[in-house]
Amino acid sequence: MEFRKDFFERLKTAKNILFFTGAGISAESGIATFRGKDGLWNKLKPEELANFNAFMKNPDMVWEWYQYRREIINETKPNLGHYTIVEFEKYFEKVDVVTQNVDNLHGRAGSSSIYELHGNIERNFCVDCKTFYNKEDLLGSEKVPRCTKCNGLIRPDVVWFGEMLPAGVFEKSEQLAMNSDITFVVGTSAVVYPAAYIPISAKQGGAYVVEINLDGTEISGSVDYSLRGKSGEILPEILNIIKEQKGAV
Ligand code: BJW
Ligand code: ZN
Repeated sequence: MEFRKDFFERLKTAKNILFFTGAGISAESGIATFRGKDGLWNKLKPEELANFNAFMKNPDMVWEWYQYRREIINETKPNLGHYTIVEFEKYFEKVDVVTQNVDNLHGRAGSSSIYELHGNIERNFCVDCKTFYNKEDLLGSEKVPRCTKCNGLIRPDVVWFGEMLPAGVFEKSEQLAMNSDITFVVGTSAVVYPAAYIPISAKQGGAYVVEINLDGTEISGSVDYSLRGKSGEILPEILNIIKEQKGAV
């Protein structure tokens, strides 16, 4: 793939790189995205699963859905997209990952600076006393487990609609976006807020914003460069250019 000259020049001088990622980066690991033709929410209604009232109304069903997704995540591995982002750390002063994903695949790939905007499916906590439980404590629980301290319901530590993002994480992510030289927006439809403000903040802060996505999205018209294709293919191509620029090949 031939990259545009202005992008090529920006890569040469960039120091701070931010990756803002969504479900699309994990699609090549076999994890379904939310929206689109094969998306999870084509078959299931988000309002019945991804909000606190739905959980309180039918905790076993919501719990079972998360256990099912955990099994898929447990059995899969990070893909070339995740691993390439880790490799960027060799060539730039600062590389941060701000992700909307809850699958922990950036962590398993080895990225050293990760901000999780929507939580992490591997953790759980009691809705009443807030005690944390990790996935190993609860493996095999088909029905919603109860807290050993207060008998409260245990829920996944993910951010549902109508809930606040983890304290400070969004603010820090916005700062990183503003201070980045290049922000890569990878595999997200950019329709869920406040996360979708990240590319906007990056642009406001003067970053060069590159979108990598199979399709056009809400933000394609306002980024500097929109690359269409699979993240597991495009990111390695960009890394090759960087290696050439830095004399590493
Ligand atoms: C590839 C690829 C490949 C595929 N390579 N690309 C009206 C206006 C504005 C905001 C609101 C509003 N009404 C309500 C709100 C607020 C609401 C919101 O944004 N709603 C909009 C949907 C309208 N937001 C919230 O409620 C947030 N909280 C909040 O605002 O708090 C303040 C508040 C408090 C109290 C009251 C009111 C407000 C919280 C949002 C939480 C989102 N949670 C979820 C579920 C997490 C848990 C779980 O996993 O089950 O997070 S929703 C879901 O969407 C998940 C994702 O992180 C998030 C984003 O999805 P993502 O990653 O973009 O995935 P997709 O599927 O949409 O896109 C995949 C993309 O990849 C596609 O573009 C493909 O083309 C591409 N792709 N394969 C490259 N190989
Ligand atoms: Zn408890």
